[in-house]
Amino acid sequence: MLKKVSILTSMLLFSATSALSSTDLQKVMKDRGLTERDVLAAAKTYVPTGMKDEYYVFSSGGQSGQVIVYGVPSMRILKYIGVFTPEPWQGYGFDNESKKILDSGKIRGQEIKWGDTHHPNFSEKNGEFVGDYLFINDKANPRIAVINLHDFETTQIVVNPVLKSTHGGSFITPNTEYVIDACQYAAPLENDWVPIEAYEEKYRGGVTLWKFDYTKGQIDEKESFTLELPPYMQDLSDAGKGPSMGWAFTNSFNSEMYTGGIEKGLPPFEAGMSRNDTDFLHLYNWQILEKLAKDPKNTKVINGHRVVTIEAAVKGGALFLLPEAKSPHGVDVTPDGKYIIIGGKLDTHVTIFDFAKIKEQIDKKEFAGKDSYGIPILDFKKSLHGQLELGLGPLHNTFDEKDGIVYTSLYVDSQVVKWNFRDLKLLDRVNVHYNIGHLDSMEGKSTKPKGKYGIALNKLSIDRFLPVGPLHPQNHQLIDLAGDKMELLYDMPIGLGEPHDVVSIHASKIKPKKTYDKMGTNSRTGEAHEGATLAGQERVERDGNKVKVYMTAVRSHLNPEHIEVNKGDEVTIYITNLERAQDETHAFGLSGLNVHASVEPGKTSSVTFTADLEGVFPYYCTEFCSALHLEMMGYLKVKDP
Ligand code: CUK
Ligand code: CUA
Repeated sequence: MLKKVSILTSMLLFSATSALSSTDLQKVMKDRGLTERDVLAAAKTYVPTGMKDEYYVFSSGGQSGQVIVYGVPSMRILKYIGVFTPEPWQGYGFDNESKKILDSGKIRGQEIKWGDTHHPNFSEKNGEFVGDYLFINDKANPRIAVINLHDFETTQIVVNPVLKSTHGGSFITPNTEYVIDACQYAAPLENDWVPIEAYEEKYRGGVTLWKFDYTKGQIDEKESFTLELPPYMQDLSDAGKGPSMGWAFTNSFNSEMYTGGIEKGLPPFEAGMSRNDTDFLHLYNWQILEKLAKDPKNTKVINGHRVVTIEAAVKGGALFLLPEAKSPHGVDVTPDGKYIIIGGKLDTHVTIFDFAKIKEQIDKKEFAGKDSYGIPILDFKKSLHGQLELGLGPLHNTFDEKDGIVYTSLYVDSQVVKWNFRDLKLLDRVNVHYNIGHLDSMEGKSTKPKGKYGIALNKLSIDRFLPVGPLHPQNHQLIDLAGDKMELLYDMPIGLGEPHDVVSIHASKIKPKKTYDKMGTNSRTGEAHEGATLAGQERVERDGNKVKVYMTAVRSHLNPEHIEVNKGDEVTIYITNLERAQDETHAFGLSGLNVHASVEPGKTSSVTFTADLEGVFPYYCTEFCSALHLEMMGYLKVKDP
């Protein structure tokens, strides 16, 4: 052992010119009980001060409804982005501009105070990741959010008008034409109550195709539509590319159309939903559907939203089913767009379909049958490239730069398996801790995956971290994928909700702004803010009982420093940060009134409140911005006239 250590340490210190000696390293290793492997893992992940990470990772924040950003290989957390729920640290949900975003996420007029973010995805061109936008879905309250990656702020939330819960989103078509969101739990598309006995007739699933306007950076709700699907409980989805361009694929897990009833002594959902040996992969062509949706003959309008009927989709040759091993989970199209890999929770195999074989049946109209809704069913065997036994609970797949290489997560076995999807050869496996769900390699879901590092998103951590009560943090594990053998490098707890899925992108592809280009920008719209205030324009305007304060912030004062209003006035304060220097954010907090806004250089934020309480309310800058930051303050005086 000692001999091995000395070989490693001399290697590590070969070019070192400092006073460090191999004895120092050996002492640390001995004191901390580190092995040579630990030291090597540390050397592979440690990013010294001043150096930056090679990749950005965007992680779902699970039940927090947020997105978490960290760097790889260091696994250092860079940011929490407020998405579906208020995030006070950046004034998200407190200033008027972000309140407007959160308000657009109201469901049938109700404010929703939580989210269950699942699948983040980047904007794409030719199936390659472009660091302009990030999309993420909320499974609980079926919504999609758009995050602008030039300032890492949420700029849009759209609510699904017909589906009552969604899971298979957000999946992006290769040129960001559409953001796809697939249903999870079937329900009536209308908002009415319908008895469960009418499940087959009235309950429906579907996939919503949200049209994305790339220049505006916005989902165009009017141009978006939903494809109606049977109540098979749709699940994860992926978009085709290359030869399968135009197609998209969505799993399902209730071909039984079982409706539960444990309280009546019926078998529970879990038993009733796994009776059949197979479920259905849905195959649909969004390029054809887009045309069909334009003709009112093919659609019904529900809650003001176009729904392409099953009948019209079948007639138009845009919808097919393919049996898949029961209770599947992930579906992933290979980077070349030729194969579709499906993981089955209850199967030890992954199933690999060959798109060319699928296409041949569609072109020749050779079907194995039809389901009860009239959707043509393709032949399982004729569509198959092969099946490979990987272990218990294969869930998700991610790809590598090396041709044919795929990594699959095994939930039950708590392992990552490396294999080749072309020749169906098993190559390597590594243990993870524990019960892995999603798995990502660098840019692993794009047409140009880099591999290099893998991130295992483990549902349980059990004994890996200092315990923090009965609820343990989940574990993001970093895996070295560069060599033939996978090596576990690092464990990171996040402790902010279940990190369902991550996406990664090379750091060079993200180009965040240093300051907002135009002084007085509304960051949520990118446009000039109506309350933009330049130096010398600070003022208070009154119109009846409406008071508008045009304030500026610059080191180290807020201007004005005294605001006098009457009890009952509606007060709006516009704060413009006049700084041009990098990282000189100011923020505005008003004591006791639930008012907070973060104002980055060049931004204008606004807050509105009714001054119902008489008194003196200090306000101050909440970012420690200079030596005289504490002095960056003022008073709001509310008088009873
Ligand atoms: S799901 Cu969580 S492990 Cu919501 Cu993507 Cu597969
Ligand atoms: Cu500005 Cu503290």
